Amino acid sequence: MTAYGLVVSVLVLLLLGEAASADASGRIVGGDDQVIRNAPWQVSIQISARHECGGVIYSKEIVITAGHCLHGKSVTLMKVRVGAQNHNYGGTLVPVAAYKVHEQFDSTFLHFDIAVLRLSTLLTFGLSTRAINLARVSPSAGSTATVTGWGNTDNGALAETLQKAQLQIIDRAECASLKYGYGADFVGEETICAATTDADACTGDSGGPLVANSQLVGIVSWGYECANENYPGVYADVAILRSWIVKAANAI
Ligand code: 4AZ
Repeated sequence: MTAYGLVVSVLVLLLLGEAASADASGRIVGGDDQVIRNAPWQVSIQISARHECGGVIYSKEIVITAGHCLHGKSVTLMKVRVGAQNHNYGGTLVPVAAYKVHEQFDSTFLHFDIAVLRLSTLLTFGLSTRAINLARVSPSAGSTATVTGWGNTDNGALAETLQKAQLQIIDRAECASLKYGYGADFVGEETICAATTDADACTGDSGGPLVANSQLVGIVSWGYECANENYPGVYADVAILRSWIVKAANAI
């Protein structure tokens, strides 16, 4: 090998090493592309014309998202992109008429991190746009669920195309136990956790769906870092919050 060849090889190795280490802090960390037709309830919540959070279609006029995505923000700046493969183009962009964040939402600990919003026009459902049913029972520990979103990828930027990752459910008590880094104060009574090796939700996935057996079981809420094995992703538990969602959807 020439000296030049050696320099190029070392550079390539360094770049590969960089990519491999970046992978550990990853994207809908370690996800795969997801076509919107396979997650037609997924929406992008836009604030000031930028993707802010994920969201989930509940009905032709109501979208569910995380409380921290909307809390304290002006409804006039909000739009929802539905039926789109990409967060920044395609599908239909619909203005928001009103929203409601859970009365017990706690912005310090992100407890009761749930909100509903009402669209200014009714959606037309189709192959890429439809509602999902809310789970009535919390998913059991060890069961599988899928999270989707346009949140940060390995390179720290939003995903261009929708991503998905398959996770295992960790029940609340175990998630709050010494097995992980959070402790009971941080893991709220109305949450459930989910994780797997090398895949996780990340910044920008909040508000989006965690789905099992074609039902909405969780809303992406928060986590310390992304795909850190000591810190599972924390989700609002939809079965626990179901009655609030149904009531709030009727009230706004
Ligand atoms: C966020 O900031 C966020 N690893 C969402 C989920 C996770 C971390 C951060 C879970 O939106």
